[in-house]
Amino acid sequence: RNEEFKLGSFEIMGPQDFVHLQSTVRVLDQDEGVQVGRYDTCPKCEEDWELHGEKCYYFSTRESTWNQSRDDCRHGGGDLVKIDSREEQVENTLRVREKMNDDYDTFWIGLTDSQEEDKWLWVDDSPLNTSFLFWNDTQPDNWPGINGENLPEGDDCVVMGKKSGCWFDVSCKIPYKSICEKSAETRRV
Ligand SMILES: [Ca+2]
Ligand SMILES: [Ca+2]
Repeated sequence: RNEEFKLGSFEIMGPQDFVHLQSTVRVLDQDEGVQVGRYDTCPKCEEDWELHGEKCYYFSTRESTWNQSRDDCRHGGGDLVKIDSREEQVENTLRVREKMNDDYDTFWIGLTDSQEEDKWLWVDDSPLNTSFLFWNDTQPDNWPGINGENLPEGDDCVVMGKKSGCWFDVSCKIPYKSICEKSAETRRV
């Protein structure tokens, strides 16, 4: 850019200046090439976050409510996980299994119908894609607890886990572990 500015100060463009101009253009081309190269990096994650594809995942073993877990994810620059594909479901199931204390352990994901019953939305407000669903075969059941006395608002938040990795709607207020997700870093190295 400095080279371009210098060119503007020439009052006479003789043959020598033309040679100089050509070499200046070449220098600028090389600069552009270097800049493109700086962005050509592999995606990576912060410490404790696990890379998969172009996303980073954090599997929190601290148990808290759906809202509190979501706040914690956002505090770390992400949000509760949104599962976009069968492949992402499988990958998360495998990783969750490694972190389960027992076969019934479960983790919050970013899916809820707390705004309107049975209208399932991800944390980015996108609707649940019904072409791939990973509900456990008895779910979602919006279970209100025994005689509706325990959990009058029903099940409005979703965990994945137990051995199958399938989804269960449960009360948002029960403390569970959670999965956070954010885009991988591709900043310059
Ligand atoms: Ca519900
Ligand atoms: Ca349920």
